[in-house]
Amino acid sequence: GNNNNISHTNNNNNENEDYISLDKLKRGNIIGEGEFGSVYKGTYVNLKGEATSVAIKTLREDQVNQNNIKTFLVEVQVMQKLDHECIVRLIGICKGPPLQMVQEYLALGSILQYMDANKEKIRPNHEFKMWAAQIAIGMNYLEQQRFVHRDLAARNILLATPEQAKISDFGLSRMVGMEDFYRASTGGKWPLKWYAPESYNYAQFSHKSDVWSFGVTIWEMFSFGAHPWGDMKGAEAIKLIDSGQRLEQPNACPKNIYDVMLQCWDFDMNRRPTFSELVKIFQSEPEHDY
Ligand code: ACK
Repeated sequence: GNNNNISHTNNNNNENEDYISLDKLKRGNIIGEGEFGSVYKGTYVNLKGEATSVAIKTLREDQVNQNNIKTFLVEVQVMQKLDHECIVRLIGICKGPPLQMVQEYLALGSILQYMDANKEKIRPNHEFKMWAAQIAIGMNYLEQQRFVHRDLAARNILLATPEQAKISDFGLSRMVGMEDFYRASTGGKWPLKWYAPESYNYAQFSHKSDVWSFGVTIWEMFSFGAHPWGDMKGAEAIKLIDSGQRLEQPNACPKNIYDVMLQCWDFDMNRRPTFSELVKIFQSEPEHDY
């Protein structure tokens, strides 16, 4: 039960409380490619003998190295500590080989995919505001657990139903220290266009820098999945941001929601809203205001 070390050997084929045994897991079709691995749809037979749909994340063979395994295990260890309806749930890990992370299956995939397939059906003030509220609720919970996400983006928001969005992808997540921030030691491969100035300038990550990324995420939503800063390089985009430029108001975005985005993108992190304020903003604004 209390063991995070997944490298110890376990020759017992039966299910134990730490690992999912290979025979309880069936891998189906591939549903997506991440940077280091693939995601499959699959079936997991739980302890009661019931078959449930799951998403199985693996490391691609050509990507199995110490660094990627570390990222993979960090994601597992963060997700093991989280328990919230607005956050994708980890079911367990299977040592394989190959090493597999088993998560609850969110049938509709990411909001990017959903928006692409349902352009005509979506009412921005309904779906987008509801998803924004759910993301803020999940992020507020994450803040209470003292984690920074560091990769909040539309690609990492998944839908269980059109009315239930959840936050996923905790590979970059870290616990914050006493000072409420995490200082990264190396750059790594960062999603610069989603990052706050203090993050790309000083490698400093906090709940406030997650709030900045939240602003970019809702911008992507109200832009129906457009790419922030188009195909500009991240290094170019951050120069514009440093000089005071911000992403433009999307056509489908009401003025008062764009104002919230601009507040999330305040250079001074202390002037950005908190996630608990964002929850209130997106839960309380009546639709007919727009
Ligand atoms: O947009 P998508 O279908 O949603 O494509 C990506 C792909 O895998 C690579 O990340 C999908 N994905 C990731 N985790 C899950 C999950 N728990 N349930 C369903 N789809 C998932 C994601």
